[in-house]
Amino acid sequence: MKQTWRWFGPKDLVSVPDMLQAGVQGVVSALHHVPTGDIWTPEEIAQRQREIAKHADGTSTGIAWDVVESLPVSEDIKKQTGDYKTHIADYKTSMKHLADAGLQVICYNFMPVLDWTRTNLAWPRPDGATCMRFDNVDFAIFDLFVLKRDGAQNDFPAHVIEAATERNASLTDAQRDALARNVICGLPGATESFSLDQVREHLAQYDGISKDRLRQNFIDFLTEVVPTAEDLGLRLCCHPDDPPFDLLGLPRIMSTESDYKIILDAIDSQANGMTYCTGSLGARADNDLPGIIERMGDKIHFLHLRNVTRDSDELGASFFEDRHLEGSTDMVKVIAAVLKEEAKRKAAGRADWQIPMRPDHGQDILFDQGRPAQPGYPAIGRLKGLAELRGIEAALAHTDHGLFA
Ligand code: DNO
Repeated sequence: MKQTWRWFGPKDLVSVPDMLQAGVQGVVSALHHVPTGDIWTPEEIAQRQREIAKHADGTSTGIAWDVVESLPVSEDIKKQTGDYKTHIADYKTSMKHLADAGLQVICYNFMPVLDWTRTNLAWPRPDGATCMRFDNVDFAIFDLFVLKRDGAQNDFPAHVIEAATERNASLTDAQRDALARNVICGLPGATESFSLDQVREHLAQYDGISKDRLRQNFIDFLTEVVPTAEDLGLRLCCHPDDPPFDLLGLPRIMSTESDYKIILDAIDSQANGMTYCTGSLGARADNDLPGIIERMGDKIHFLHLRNVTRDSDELGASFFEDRHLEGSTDMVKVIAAVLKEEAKRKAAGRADWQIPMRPDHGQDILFDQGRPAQPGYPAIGRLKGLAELRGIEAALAHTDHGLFA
């Protein structure tokens, strides 16, 4: 695995010198300031590359921008509305500019409206750490009593509605506002100014778009961009829905292994791949994490390694972001499966045998707690996660327990 680290650009309070001390080998970044749909220019791309490759004094950092996360897909492309054909043409232009600059791996997602969704961004753990949590009762409070979405009553099991009704009665307005802010935080490009009415407007635009229709729109998009990616030597890799179940009545189509199978089979190409995220996929009990690598490993172009602990195996259950080696996913088995896949690729002479991995998210520990960062992306929590994951890889590389047989 190539040990990478997500960097949000110069506004990221965790700096490039910081990540060097974490021992990273490469960087994951995006032009977050460019509005979705606009072309990424060669100048902007080159500037980000410089910001990563050079210290302020001009000396080399020894690391480079390896993975794009994300080149976002516009809502118009997902819905096939408005200028979506122009957006697809512009997407291809951005891909060309990235390939010209030497980038090869592009992560994106195909989730309508939402990106990631949590109800608590600093949930206290018994040891004093804080982490992100999705609490399905809190989420039901947001949906039923804050957003007041039509049809929300039909989208939760009775026991969740009952618990939400009871808990809602004890919340203050300020607590409900804080909950709404946490949920809205995961809307791409959202700021505190993203109003509930705007959320409702976005949701309404998906009325009448079924899962089948969204899937077809996705396949139409891939039919356009995958041949371009092949020509440019790029590997596209779709990130799973986070969390991997339906929310707010929106269609979600990248939550399970069978969802991926449909999309990877529809356009069978190395350029049409997967971002394998243990945290997202691991939030549902019916996803077999190591098995997905065994069956789809050749199309995995990027790894997000983190762990969640689910409150139960029920679909849609609450979960929190646990320490990297604790939680619902057996990280040792996952890394063993990755190393096996890499060995297979090496034997087949694949130039892309080494898969970029980043420690995904981290709990806020020690000095993270006084130091603002992007939610889920603290310096020390991620450094610890990376150190643990790297330790497993190093240990497995020295064992002869039949793992690579
Ligand atoms: C959250 C991330 C996601 C991810 C996008 C990929 O922490 O994993 O925001 O970058 O969904 O397109």
